[in-house]
Amino acid sequence: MRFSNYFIPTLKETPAEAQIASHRFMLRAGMIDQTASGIYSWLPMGLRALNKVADIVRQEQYKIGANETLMSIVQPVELWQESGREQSYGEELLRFKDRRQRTLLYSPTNEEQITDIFRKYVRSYKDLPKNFFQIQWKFRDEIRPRFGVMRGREFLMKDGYSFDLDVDKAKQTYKNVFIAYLKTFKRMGLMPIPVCADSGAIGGNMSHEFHVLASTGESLLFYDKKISELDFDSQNVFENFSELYAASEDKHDSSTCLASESDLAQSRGIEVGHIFFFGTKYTKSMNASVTGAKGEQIYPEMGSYGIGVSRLLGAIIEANHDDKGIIWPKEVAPYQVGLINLSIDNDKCAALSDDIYQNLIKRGFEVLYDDRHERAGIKLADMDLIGLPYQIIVGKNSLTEEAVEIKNRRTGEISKIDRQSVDNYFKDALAG
Ligand code: 5CA
Repeated sequence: MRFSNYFIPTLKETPAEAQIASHRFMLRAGMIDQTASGIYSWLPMGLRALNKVADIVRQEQYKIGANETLMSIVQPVELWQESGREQSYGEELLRFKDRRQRTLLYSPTNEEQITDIFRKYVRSYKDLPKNFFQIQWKFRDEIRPRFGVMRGREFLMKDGYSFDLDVDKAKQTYKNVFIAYLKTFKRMGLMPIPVCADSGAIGGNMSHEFHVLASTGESLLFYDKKISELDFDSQNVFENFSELYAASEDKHDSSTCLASESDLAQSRGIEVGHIFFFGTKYTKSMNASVTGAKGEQIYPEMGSYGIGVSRLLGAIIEANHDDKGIIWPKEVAPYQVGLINLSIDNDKCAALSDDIYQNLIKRGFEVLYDDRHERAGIKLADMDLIGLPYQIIVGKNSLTEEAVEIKNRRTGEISKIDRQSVDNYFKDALAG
C-alpha cells in the first residue's frame, strides 16, 4: 500500500480524552475514530490489525473443531424472557422497538440465540458434541465506557458455545478451549495468566478469566511466577496451570495462597478472555433436549467462551509500545514492513524505492510505502508511531553505498543491507 493512497489520519497532538497509551496511540496512528461514547469506527490501519487478531482467534477455533457461524446482531426479546435474563441482565441490555412495537435487543452475548438454533435442528444424542463460535459485534450499554476500545459499548467478541452429552465430556471441551486460548494469546506475542473467576451474569459453576499483564489493567492479579515458565504445548498444560496459584484481587486470600512468598507476583491485568461452564442452565430453561440411546430425554451440558477481539488490540498495544508509538508483534502487525523514501525529489531514490516495493510485494510481503511529499522528520516519526516491525529507509546514501538501512522497530537496531538482499533479509526476519 502506498501511503499517498492510504487513509491514515495520523495526529501529532495527543488527544485530551485518551488516558492510556493504547488509546492515545490508536487515535494518533489513525486506527480508530470515535463515533460516540464507547463507540468507534475502525479506519483502514486499525481494521487490518483487527483482522489479523481475529484470524488468529479463528484459526485456533478451527483447530479444536468449532463451527463458525454468524448470528444476527438483533434478537427478539422473547428469547431472553425464556431464559430469564431479560430482567437479570439489567441496563446494559439495549432494547428498542420496531415499527410493529415488538421489542428487539442488540446482542450483548448469544447464549439464548445459539440454544434456540440448537433446539430447532439437533434432536439426537448422535449429533453431539457440537461446538460453535462467531466473531461478531456486541453492544453493552456500559455505565462507564473508557480507555478507547478497552471498555467500549460496541465491541468485537469471539463468542463460542458448546453442547455436550454429560458433564465429563463438557469439562473436556472446556479444557480444550482453555488450551486453545493459551495458544491464541501466545501467537499474538502475549503472556496470558488464567485465573479462576466468578461466572457473573452468565451463570454457572466453573469459570476462568485470561489476563494480559499491563500496568493500566483494570484488575489486580496475584499469581505464581512459575506460570510464565509453563510449556503451553505440553499435554497437561491445563493441569499444570491448575496447580499454580492465580487469583484476582477480590478472590485473593493470603491464608489459602498456594504460592510461596518468593514466587508470588502481583501485577495489574487486562481481561482478554473469559470462559464458563454452566451445565444445563439454558438447555433446561429453553427446553433444548435431545433423545438418548434408550429414548430418554437429555439436556445437553453447555459452556460459553469469550475473547475480547477489539479489546485485544488495546491489550497488545499496552504490552508493546514505547514513547514514540506502537511496536507491533510481527504476527498481528497491520503491515510487516514500512518503506520510507526520504528523498522524494531525487529520481534515483524514487526508482530504487519503487523497485524495492514492487519486489517485496511480489514476494508476498505486506509493505506500507511512504511515498508522500513530506519532510523526512515527519515520515520517520509517523513510521515509529505506526510501529510496523521493520522499516526500510532509503535516502541519498543508499545510492552511493548500494545499501539500504533496515531498522528493527523494537530494538532500534539499524542494519545496512545490500539492495539485492532485502527480500532474503525479510524472509529470515519474518519467518516463524
Ligand atoms: N457469553 C460470554 C462468553 S461467550 C461472555 O459474554 N463473556 S464476557 O462477558 O466475559 O465477555 C467476553 C470478553 O469480551 C471479555 O473477556 C472481554 O475481553 C470482552 N469484553 C467484555 N466487555 C467488553 C467491553 N465493554 N469492551 C470491550 N471488550 C469487552
